[in-house]
Amino acid sequence: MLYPVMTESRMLFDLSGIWTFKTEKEEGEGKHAQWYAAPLEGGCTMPVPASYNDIKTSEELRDYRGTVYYQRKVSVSAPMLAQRLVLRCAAVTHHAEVYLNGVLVASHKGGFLPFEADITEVAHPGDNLLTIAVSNIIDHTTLPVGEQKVTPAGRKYNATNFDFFNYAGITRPVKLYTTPRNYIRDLTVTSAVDFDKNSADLHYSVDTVGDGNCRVEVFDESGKLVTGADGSEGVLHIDDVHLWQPLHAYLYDIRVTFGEDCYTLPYGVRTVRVDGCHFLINERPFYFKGYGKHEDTYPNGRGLNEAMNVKDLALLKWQGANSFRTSHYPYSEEMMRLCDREGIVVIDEVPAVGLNFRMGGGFFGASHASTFGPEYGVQTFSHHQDVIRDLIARDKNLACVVMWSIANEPDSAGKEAADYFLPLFELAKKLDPQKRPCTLINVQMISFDQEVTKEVCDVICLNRYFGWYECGGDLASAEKQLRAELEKWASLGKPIVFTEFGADTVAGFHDATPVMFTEEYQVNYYEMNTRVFDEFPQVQGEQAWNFADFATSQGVVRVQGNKKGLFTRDRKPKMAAHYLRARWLKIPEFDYKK
Ligand code: BDP
Repeated sequence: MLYPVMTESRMLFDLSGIWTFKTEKEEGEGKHAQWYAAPLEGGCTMPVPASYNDIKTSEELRDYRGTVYYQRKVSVSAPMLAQRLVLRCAAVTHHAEVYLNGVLVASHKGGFLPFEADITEVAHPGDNLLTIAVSNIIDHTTLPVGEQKVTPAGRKYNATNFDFFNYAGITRPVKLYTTPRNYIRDLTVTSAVDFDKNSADLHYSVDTVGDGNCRVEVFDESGKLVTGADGSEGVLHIDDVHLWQPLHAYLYDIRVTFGEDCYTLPYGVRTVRVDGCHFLINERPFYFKGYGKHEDTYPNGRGLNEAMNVKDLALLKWQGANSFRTSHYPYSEEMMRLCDREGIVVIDEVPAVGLNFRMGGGFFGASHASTFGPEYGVQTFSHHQDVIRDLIARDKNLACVVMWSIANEPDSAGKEAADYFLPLFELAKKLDPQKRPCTLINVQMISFDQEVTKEVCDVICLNRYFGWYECGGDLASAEKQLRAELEKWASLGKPIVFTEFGADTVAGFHDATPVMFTEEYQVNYYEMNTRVFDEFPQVQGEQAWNFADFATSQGVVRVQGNKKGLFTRDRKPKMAAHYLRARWLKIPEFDYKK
């Protein structure tokens, strides 16, 4: 799916701003009274994009469960309707029903991927009424997985089976764009690089609707035409190719014209593959340094915050980091395009988190039901296929994306889990035109012997908390256990990346004899873990948990949120951020462990 851009054939309108917003007093009230058919009465103001939870100051809105309505007028001009007019929502969390002038034009499940509707026939010149009904319900059919529960006081609520706040709303931009009636629907580009000759062949395929001639041209960063070809499929040869490299991005512009339509795609040329225990980018062994992150800022919640995105990447670079994982859902297209421009390497994760009923030792409401069992198990399989398909459709051309993560910390043991996950790996492999490596993020509770995806994972990704959840406060024992476990995984001869390891740390807590939660303990924790990583040639990366402190549901193990950040929520470094900075600045992007 193409990101909407303005070109000489396409108009683009961003509907970001202040919308009218209204919650329901009773479930179904809005639909029953057809709130989408007339101006909302008694609504309040609400920014788009943003999660609504922290915007006003009320417990009711923060912990709201159910459907809310967003509405605004949209003025449409005759020139817009002379073309094909499309309404595009980049992310509505978690379910959306979109109405234009009282007519349902789109409904969508899943809070982190874009969807669109052709509204040419429904829109009219002048003011149009746009209403989006947004539900934040999570259950055993949704990703992420949650549960519907009732408090002893009788309030229904969303119980999260994951460790981040269930932010909801219109979290990414809503846009209108136009195309000619005959138009470019999609564009797919892959590259084969000849490293000896320093040249590349770009294989492209343009998906078009209607009639027209297709031409594709490639421009370098100075705007110079490099190569071109006619036809909707073909090969573009580039001599003296400028490769996209980690921290040294280079993006060509691929410009497609089809009849009257044109579209420009920024595109980085690079290769990715796994060879033995190396993760090769442009045929050189790459070492992942960085984080698992969240889209989480105050008061935007998970709402797009471009200033913070730019800041975060600046902090990553300040620290000598080169990568992150989009834990635990696809991030905004703006962030992904920014990573493409900044040369940040990304492990791209679908919102498959919470597929683990045994998780959390009780504090996420652990249950003993089998996660994938027929009777009480999750019913997420077809939706899981949808999110893999839609994520790859959205991000397939990005150079920054080097690997797909099929799930975070699922209950990946036993036959039912194998039946669930193995087809999803096949699907991702089949759908990705670049055939990137695929992984699944292994949870500490699923041992080496139990893990059913270790053969199909191209890279072994481990989340480990030795020295925190296990052997907390006893780093000597933690070190021993970490080493013992790592020896097993190392026997596979595949690259191993630690995609999570961390310790809750309240900024400002100090102690001369370090204890848990102090900044000193966090430093000692990272010293111990990285010392062990350095002993193993198979360990090809370390992504600390988490980049910054973040909001979660309330509970006795969370102190106004998860405090494992190396930065506070407002991005001030804790002591361990300086420790990792000193370490990472000494570790090169390539050939750290040849
Ligand atoms: C892991 C999860 C992550 C949590 C983290 C933690 O993948 O979402 O936030 O542990 O406990 O289990 O801090």
